[in-house]
Amino acid sequence: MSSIKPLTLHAHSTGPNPFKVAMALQYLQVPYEVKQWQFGDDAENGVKGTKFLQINENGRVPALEDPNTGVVSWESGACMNYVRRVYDKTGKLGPVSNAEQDVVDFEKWEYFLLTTLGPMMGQTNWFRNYNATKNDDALERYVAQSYRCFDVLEKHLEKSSAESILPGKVTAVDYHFEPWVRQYAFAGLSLDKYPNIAKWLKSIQGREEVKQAYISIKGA
Ligand SMILES: N[C@@H](CCC(=O)N[C@@H](CS)C(=O)NCC(=O)O)C(=O)O
Repeated sequence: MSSIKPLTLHAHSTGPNPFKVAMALQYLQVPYEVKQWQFGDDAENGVKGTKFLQINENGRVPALEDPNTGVVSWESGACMNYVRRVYDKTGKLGPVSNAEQDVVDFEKWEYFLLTTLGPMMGQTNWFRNYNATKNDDALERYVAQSYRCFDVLEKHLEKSSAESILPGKVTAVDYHFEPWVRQYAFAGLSLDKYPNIAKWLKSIQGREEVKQAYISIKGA
């Protein structure tokens, strides 16, 4: 892997999505450098500024630039799948097997995070911590939706004794979930009724690639 030129991972110190990509790169031992951006439209340093919009016209992190292939990706799902296709030829982080059901299981949990649990947690965070005007209706709605997602995940984790989201092995799907689920306290949510989620989170957070991913973006 040493002949690989470092990829550039565009990130923010707190935004959850870039950490997933860092976890995959760490696990696969693909070298990368982190470029930090601020939220806002500062022309030089902001994710909505002219410089970053040339990399990602949607103005959000992560984005991933690969000097080895010239490929630029953004949206964490696209970045993760790019990394798996190019740097995980043996499928260490992919579906449990090539059987169609296993491939679909991988994709359904990946999409559940990307389209449902992640956005619901994101909106809970927003209405709990950032919205300038108090809006209890919106907060209640997104808290309920986040807990509904937790209910689904809690039950599903019984199948693996809470060791991994896809029974059989830790995959990129676990990396997708970790940065969002870990925000439960910041979102004002509790895991008291979710022992499987709490167990899974602790186990994933104990993994070396997960710890190193956070260090690489946030510092030690
Ligand atoms: N669906 C996208 C969302 C990316 C996203 O929401 N990024 C956040 C940080 S985690 C961001 O850049 N927010 C800045 C903004 O919205 O201005 C993904 O999965 O990558």
